[in-house]
Amino acid sequence: MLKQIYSIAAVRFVTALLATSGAIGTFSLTATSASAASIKLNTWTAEGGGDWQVDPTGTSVVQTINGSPTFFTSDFGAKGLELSGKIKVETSRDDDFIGFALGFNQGDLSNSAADFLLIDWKQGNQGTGLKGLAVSRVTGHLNVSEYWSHSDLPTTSGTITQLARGINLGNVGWNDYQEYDIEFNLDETNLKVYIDDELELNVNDDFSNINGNFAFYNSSQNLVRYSGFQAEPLPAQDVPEPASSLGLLALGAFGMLTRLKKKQTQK
Ligand SMILES: [Ca+2]
Ligand SMILES: [Ca+2]
Repeated sequence: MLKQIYSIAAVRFVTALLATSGAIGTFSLTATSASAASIKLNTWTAEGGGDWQVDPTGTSVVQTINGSPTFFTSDFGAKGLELSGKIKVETSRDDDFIGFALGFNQGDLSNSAADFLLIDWKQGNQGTGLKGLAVSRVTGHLNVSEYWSHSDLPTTSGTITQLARGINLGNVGWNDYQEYDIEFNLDETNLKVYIDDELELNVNDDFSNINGNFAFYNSSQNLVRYSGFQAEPLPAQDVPEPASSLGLLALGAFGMLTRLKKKQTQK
C-alpha cells in the first residue's frame, strides 16, 4: 500500500474541508484512501508503570514491563479518524491486558476530570479479570483493581462502566506471538473496532465529551508491540452524486499535500 508521510494536522485540514463540503454534498473518499498518513511515535508520551521503547524508524514501540496500568499517548485527537495498525505480544510468559484508549489526554491516569474509552483485551481469566475484548468508559481517577475488573469501586472517585464486549472475541483471549490488525472509527455518536477486518465493537452512545487523544495501553503485561499505525479521515456517511465543487477542491488539496510530501521525502 502507498504510504505518504505527512502530519496529522494536514489530515485534519483535509477533514475540515471535507466536513465543510459535506454541508453542500458529500462524496466518497475511497479514491484517496490509499494515502493514509503514517503515524510517527517519537512525539508520544508515556505514563504509569511502563517502559515504552520506540524503534529507530519511529513506527513501532514495545512496552517491556509487567507492571501497573500504563499509557503511551499521541499528540492528536482520536475522533474523526480511521486509525489502524498492528498489535502483538512477543512473549508466552503472561496472559494479561493489552489495548488502547480513545479520548485519552496526557495525565489522565490520575486526572479526576478524565473521560475516555478503554479498549482492552485479556488473554486468560484471573480472578475478576476476564479473558476477551471489551470497551469501557472511564471517568476520573481509577485504581488498579477497577482497571482489572471493569467494575467500579465506591472507594475511588473515578468510575468505570463496561459498554460492550467483543462480538466474536468477547470471551476469547489473544494468542502469543500472533500479530493482529486493529482499526478504530470514533465519531460523536458511534465507536467501531475491527480486528483482522472483523467488526468486534459497535457502540452507539453520546461521545461528545470524549475529546482527548489516541493512546496505547497495557496492564500487567510486558513485551507488547504496537506497529504500523496510520490515520486517515473517516469516510463520509453518504455518497450522493455529483460531488460538489467544494468537495473537488478538498480532493485537490489532498492530492496537493500528497505531492508536496513526496517532494519533501525525496530530499
Ligand atoms: Ca470508583
Ligand atoms: Ca502480569
